[in-house]
Amino acid sequence: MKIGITCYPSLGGSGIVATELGKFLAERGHTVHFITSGVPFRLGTYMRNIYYHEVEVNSYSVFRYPPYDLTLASRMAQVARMAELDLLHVHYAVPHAVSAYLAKLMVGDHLKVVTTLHGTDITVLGYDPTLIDIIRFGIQRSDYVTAVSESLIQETKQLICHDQEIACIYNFIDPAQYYRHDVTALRREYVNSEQKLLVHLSNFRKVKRAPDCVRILQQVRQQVDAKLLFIGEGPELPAVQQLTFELGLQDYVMFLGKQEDITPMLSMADLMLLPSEKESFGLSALEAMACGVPVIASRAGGIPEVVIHGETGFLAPIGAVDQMAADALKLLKHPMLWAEMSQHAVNWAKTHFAAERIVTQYEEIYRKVLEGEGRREGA
Ligand code: GMT
Repeated sequence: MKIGITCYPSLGGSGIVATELGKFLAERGHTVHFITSGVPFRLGTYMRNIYYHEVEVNSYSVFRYPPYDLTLASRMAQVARMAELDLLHVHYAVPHAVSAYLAKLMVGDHLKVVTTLHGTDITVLGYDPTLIDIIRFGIQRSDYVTAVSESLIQETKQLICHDQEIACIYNFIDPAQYYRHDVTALRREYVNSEQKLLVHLSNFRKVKRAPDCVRILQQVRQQVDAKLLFIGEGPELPAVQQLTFELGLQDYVMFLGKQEDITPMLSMADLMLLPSEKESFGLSALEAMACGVPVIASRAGGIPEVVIHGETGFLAPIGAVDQMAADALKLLKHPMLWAEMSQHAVNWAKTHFAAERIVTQYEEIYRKVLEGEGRREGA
């Protein structure tokens, strides 16, 4: 198949999923054309069957805002014609689903559109009255819609389109890359042999509640010598750094910034913290579990579909810092329990979320859509 993929190329789970999916599809012999505003994070070096088309948005003095949506639609149509694409698979509803539909109108009905909903495109933007109608339109005009958890499907139906059929296709990891690496020497650079290491990985948006991680560390440290490693970048990072200083924890908190390969960092960690207030899936939790790291998380959105309470980690209500700290201590103080959960986490991640399985699910959807079995609202 000839597949166009559009996503936000910078740091973020939807971009990572889209990029990794494209790479796996290319490996399976499909031709993949990334149509994005920048080279997708994690695309890496040259790969057979992968092409990249930049969406370069020009701004003219008559425009108050650069017309990304229209330029994207135009570029999608150009690439679709030139490369004879079968379908466009767009990640994140706004504006990608609408741009793809416009491209389809320009190119012809044979060009199919698959839209994957990732999270805040529904759980945040879907509550914005200036956007809800266009989100609904983009979803309804797609030939097939997928979402990354059952929880996100429910919220999309409740909020935006009750009758829309949406298939649940979870995020995935490549078990050949995501496993617990031997990083004994590296770990020694961050913590001594007595200390424990907690990790948080995100794009530091408000919904991630990253400051809760610092508060959890503060409580954990009252009983166990531990440090916290933050990976990633985003708007809330300065607030997290400020809180770290206010609580006098600067010697115990490390900020690593954006990292291309996170598996060595995850492999060093004892626990992953994910206290989000909204989280449609929680790719970072899955990545951690695949590396044998149990997860302490909030019971938000799709997280309970990913982290199994009492088996691969512990879940607590959103903002329940005390409980999260207590759960963290349970694991840090009991090595047998930790080892059991770490092993469960690896098995769970490998059996349910391995790329092999999930990429096949996407391929099946592409085939259905091209055979004319696409789903529409109320179909
Ligand atoms: O934060 C977002 O909503 C954007 C998105 C992204 O691009 O990072 O993240 C979402 O998509 C990921 C991949 O499907 C999910 O694993 C994340 O849980 C989800 N984030 C939220 O729902 C907050």
